[in-house]
Amino acid sequence: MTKPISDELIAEANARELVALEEDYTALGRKLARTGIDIDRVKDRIAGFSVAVPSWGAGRGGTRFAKFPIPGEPTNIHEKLEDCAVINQLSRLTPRVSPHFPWDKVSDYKALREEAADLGLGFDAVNSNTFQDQPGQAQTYATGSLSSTVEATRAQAVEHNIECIEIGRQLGSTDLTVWVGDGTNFPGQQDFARSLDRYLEAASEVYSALPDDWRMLLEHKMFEPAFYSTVINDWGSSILAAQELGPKAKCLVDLGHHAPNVNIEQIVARLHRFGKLGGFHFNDSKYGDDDLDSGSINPHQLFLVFNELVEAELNPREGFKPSYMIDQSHNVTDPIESMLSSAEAIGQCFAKALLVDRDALHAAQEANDTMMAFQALRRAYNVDVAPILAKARVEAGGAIDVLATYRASRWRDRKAQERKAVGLGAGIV
Ligand code: PSV
Ligand code: MN
Repeated sequence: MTKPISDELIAEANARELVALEEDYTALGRKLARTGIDIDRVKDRIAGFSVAVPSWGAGRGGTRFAKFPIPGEPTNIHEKLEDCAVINQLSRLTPRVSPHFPWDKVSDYKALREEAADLGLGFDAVNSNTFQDQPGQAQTYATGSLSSTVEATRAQAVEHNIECIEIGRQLGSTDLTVWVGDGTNFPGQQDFARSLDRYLEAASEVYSALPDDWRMLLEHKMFEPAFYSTVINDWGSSILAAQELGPKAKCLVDLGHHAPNVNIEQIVARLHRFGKLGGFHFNDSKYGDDDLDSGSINPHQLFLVFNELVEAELNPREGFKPSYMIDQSHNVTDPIESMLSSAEAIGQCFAKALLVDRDALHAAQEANDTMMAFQALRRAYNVDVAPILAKARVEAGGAIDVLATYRASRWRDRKAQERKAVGLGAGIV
């Protein structure tokens, strides 16, 4: 196996932190034991937890105004995999990459799978792209894709999604994530009912091509690129479409794709109630689909989402197997650092949700004791779980201080010597 960062460097960095970590872990273990929690069991759950990273998040993102590339950023899927391997090697939380096509297109997917495996990585959900035109493409997506009024365009979008399934089979994926940019910019531009009908008909053709063990994850988004309406705009449209398509269709919740202040954790609970919670694109937002780093703006919301997920685990509905993925745009940071920090934030929220005294919470809920129900959540949220994550990491060969170790490796500087520069106009690709 190829390890991008040397084990010696990680061991050296860890040696400086180990005594402090043991002290912190022991102290936290004693504190948790007083409330009947075995810290090692929480640590074991963290060791078994993972979140996929997006191949497109490995490069510097941009806005529609500008993109500011950094020296040494990856320019193709091979270099992206290398960077994703760094994230996983240090964090031990991100063993899978979610690819996007045609951005990550290669001629030999068997070889790509082997290349990833050699770096300790597998592939998660395959993402189709019918929101951009590609050079040489027969039909434009300017009129939409799966919902386009143009039959040939819908057929092209269906064909692309089926091609993604085929690529995914070769890569070892079992999920197809479908997000369409379809929508309108003006009232009256399209008929709401007819565009949804067209979407459903085309999506059902994609659905029919799913292998038995595959799922189709429908990702809703309220606006952008369409600024008046989108075809799959919210979780309501998403669940209705998933119900109409069939049991293999589930809903994917991208945290940034909702109206401001929407209660996302309640959406998560609702989707789970109907067996339709398929997965997540984690990120954070302040104003819209900002694609900011997970937990950087509203970590409490992320905790409340995980609180619902832990509840869901205790009351599993048919097919509860949510895929956890990051979907962020790193416009002003080194993407590796952002994803290290984000994976940590996501893992921390899961750990905190595991600490919630469920008996106390449920008893308070039944007794209508509002304050004690809230305190059950508050107590868990207030615990600094960092030593649990660090201990799980170090036991799995990762770094105690992921960012310091990454910087010590001088990975980006070294890659700046080897990799070609990124063009200015490349957007998030
Ligand atoms: C759209 O905003 C989205 O969240 C979808 O998941 C896309 O696949 C991804 O971002 C990249 O454009
Ligand atoms: Mn997304």
